[in-house]
Amino acid sequence: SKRFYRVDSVAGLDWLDKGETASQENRWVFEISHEAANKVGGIYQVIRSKCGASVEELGDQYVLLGPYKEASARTEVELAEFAYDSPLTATISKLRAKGWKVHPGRWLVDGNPQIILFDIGSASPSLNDYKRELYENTKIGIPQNDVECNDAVIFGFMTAEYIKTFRNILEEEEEEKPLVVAHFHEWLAGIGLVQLRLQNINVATVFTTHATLLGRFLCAGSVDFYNSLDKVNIDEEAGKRGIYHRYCMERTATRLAHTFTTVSEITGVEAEHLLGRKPDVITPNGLNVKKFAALHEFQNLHAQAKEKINEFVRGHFYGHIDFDLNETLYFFTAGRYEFSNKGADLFIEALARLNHYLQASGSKKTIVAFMIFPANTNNFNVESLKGQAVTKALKETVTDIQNKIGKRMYDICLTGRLPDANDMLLKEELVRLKRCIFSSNRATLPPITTHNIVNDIQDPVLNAFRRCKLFNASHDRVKVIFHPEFLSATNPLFGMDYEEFVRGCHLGVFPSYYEPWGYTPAECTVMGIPSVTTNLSGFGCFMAEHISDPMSYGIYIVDRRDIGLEESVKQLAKYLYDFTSLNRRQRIIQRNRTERLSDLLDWKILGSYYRQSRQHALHIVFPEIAEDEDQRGAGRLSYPRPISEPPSAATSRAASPEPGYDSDESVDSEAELEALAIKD
Ligand code: G6P
Ligand code: 1S3
Repeated sequence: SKRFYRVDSVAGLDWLDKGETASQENRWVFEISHEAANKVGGIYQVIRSKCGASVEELGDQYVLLGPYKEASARTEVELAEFAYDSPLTATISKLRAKGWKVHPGRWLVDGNPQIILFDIGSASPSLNDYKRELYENTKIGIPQNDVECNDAVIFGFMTAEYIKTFRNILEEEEEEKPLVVAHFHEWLAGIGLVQLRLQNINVATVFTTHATLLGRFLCAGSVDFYNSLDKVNIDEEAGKRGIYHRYCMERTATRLAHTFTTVSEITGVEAEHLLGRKPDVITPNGLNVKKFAALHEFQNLHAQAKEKINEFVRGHFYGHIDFDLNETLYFFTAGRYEFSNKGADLFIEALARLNHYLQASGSKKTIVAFMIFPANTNNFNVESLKGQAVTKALKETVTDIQNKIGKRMYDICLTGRLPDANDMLLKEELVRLKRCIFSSNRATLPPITTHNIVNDIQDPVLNAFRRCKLFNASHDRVKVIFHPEFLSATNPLFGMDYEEFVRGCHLGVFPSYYEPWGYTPAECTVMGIPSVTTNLSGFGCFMAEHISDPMSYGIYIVDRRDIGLEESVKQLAKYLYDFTSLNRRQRIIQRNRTERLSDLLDWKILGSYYRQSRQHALHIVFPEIAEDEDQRGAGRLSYPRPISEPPSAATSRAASPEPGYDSDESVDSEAELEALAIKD
């Protein structure tokens, strides 16, 4: 019996057979990607976060294949030979005999999976032979100067050779027929799949595309992509952009795979038109969801991280802190710097409208909106660094004076007298304080960017701020900060890594136009931070499918498919404005609900789609293996409309007996709010 094909329960984890089963069945799974232990973009996150679930399911029958990049290998992988009697080791020896450098080890991430890294340079003397062979078999000609493609060819030949040799060794050594699945990610790894298929190796192959090459290019242009998919002249468009050979590599891997998958339905439709194949399975991206021992811990973490952002804001806006941090909300967007694909254009337009709405309605709220996109810079700008230095000096002075006052007070009390409040602050201390305050005066407005941007006059974010007149003026209720570098704990301004920063924010805003999946809002969700997504993003569509009222769970889905750009901007601005109308109590309730969606995004559930895709491929290669009817991914996980507190500011206020309920200065004490964070 092929037990490993069964999904016994939708929400349960019964499908996670243990690694022993795979080994009993002589079943091996290879996952091949350029981003295995090599941080480039979203695929790295997919592979890395899935390791725990993959190893739990397959044990040491699960192996990752990636390129050897010295810097990341040194920090991410514990390089060490595998057991001497493992077929993985025997295979490595055979490849090394060809002069190739192959590095086995374990990736230092959850699950600690086996990984084999291939030194592309060590096989480069054969590049021309590989390219000739590829051309003879597929007619794909790769230009000499396309280094990335040359590397992809070498990597493809190396990985295919590894899997082929491994399979042959298994067949010779083991009684049970080897069931090998090779799962390739994205076109850069696709040549390995093509090679296995061209040589007719008895291995089940899966190919996943995380975004199509042409889709990304066309969306970034002015094409009305989703409404003209069926009219795209693919060859011509790929040719015009000089990516025809890359596109051919992508298409060939797609067509030759036993199972083809995309990360979302919407990318499935795109692939059908641009790559000529409908996906057999949709493999949505999950996360390695970690539950805290105390369920409300994420609420505490929000409050702590927010305080760190407050500290940064005090420095950044020094001399202009004329707004109440207790009434301030932090919005942010982040990602690869693809201005319109990631929806930064829409976000900034909507912020300008929000600024107007808040001014017109006399709202007490202030919004600080952060844009985090890496761009070319000449380091931090002086104004930003000075701001942090000024507030740091003030803080140190205040702490010093505070200690001295404390000591004086103590000495007076020891004599049995009560201190006189007027005598507490000495004149010289007052002067010190005045000096600090004077040095925090400035003639300029707080900067709209934290760095000196190399191409300042052409930078799309800065230009959008300029066009919308978002300059951090005193009357602006919406303040903006462009941080053109990813965050890290060693950052001198924030001193926070990305995860901590996200926890401290109130809302992630990701109104993408081209987003096959979109990890950023998914990451917000598992941290209990509400987010904005769109119906053109894989994540947004997935959430809409599984939750009956996404908005009440803190998932705002902007329509970018069926309405025009202006309508989308208005809709986003309205969502943002509605969010600013929630009071603290409502935000806490909403965060609790958002966090409840984590299960939906857990690889322990979504990993079943990977199983399904492997099963599909195995069934084609080994037809005697029955396709189990029960095996249909995670099925439909339905989140009903929440029954507790009403989601909108308006309805909740009406239900509240307390006057002044809509202000953050509400009657709720911090203790009551904490109780709410724990209970709801
Ligand atoms: C968490 C904490 C509360 C705190 C709140 C602030 O929920 O548990 O103690 O009051 O965060 O929320 P806010 O949305 O105003 O940042
Ligand atoms: C792609 O990375 P991106 O940000 O270039 O792959 C990711 C992982 O599947 C996906 O989340 C994202 O939407 C794609 O665009």
